[in-house]
Amino acid sequence: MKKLLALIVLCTVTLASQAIPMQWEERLDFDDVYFSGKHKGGVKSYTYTHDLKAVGFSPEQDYVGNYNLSINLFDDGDKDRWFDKGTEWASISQPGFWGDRTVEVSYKDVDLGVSWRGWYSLNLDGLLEITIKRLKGDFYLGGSTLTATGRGHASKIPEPAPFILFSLAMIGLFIAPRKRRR
Ligand SMILES: [Ca+2]
Ligand SMILES: [Ca+2]
Repeated sequence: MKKLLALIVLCTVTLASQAIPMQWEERLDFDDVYFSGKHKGGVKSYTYTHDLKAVGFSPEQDYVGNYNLSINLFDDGDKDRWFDKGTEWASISQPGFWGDRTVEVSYKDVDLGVSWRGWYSLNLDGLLEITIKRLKGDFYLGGSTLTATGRGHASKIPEPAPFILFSLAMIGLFIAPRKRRR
């Protein structure tokens, strides 16, 4: 009887905490935000927000363990001209200090890792706010991809499961003592 009860408790606990590995990915396409000095009509800085809720993340049920942010910055094509002196610089900031970067714009996407406050914000409400500032030159922001990994709770435990467990427990309660009497 004790074994049966232990088994029921184990099943219940396993069902209740059924966490499965999950990955959420949100891609934002900016249709090319242009950064430049005033005379060229671009913006000096640009802020946007990733929202993992848009791709199925549920802040109260799911947990983000790690994430990576990949940002697509690219030159408008004049990088190699003498008056630009070949350098285009941007600073990328996410919540908190860790994970911020100052980068030279190239043809590669920029990868940013976890900042503690960014991680906290994602777990709290699924949001990650990013600000990109122009430091030098002129260039475009094409897109941004946030990939988060973690655990998701199987959001819908089949309804009959607790009932079946309850029934098993009741059957156990009735059968076990009778067996003992024999
Ligand atoms: Ca920051
Ligand atoms: Ca440029």
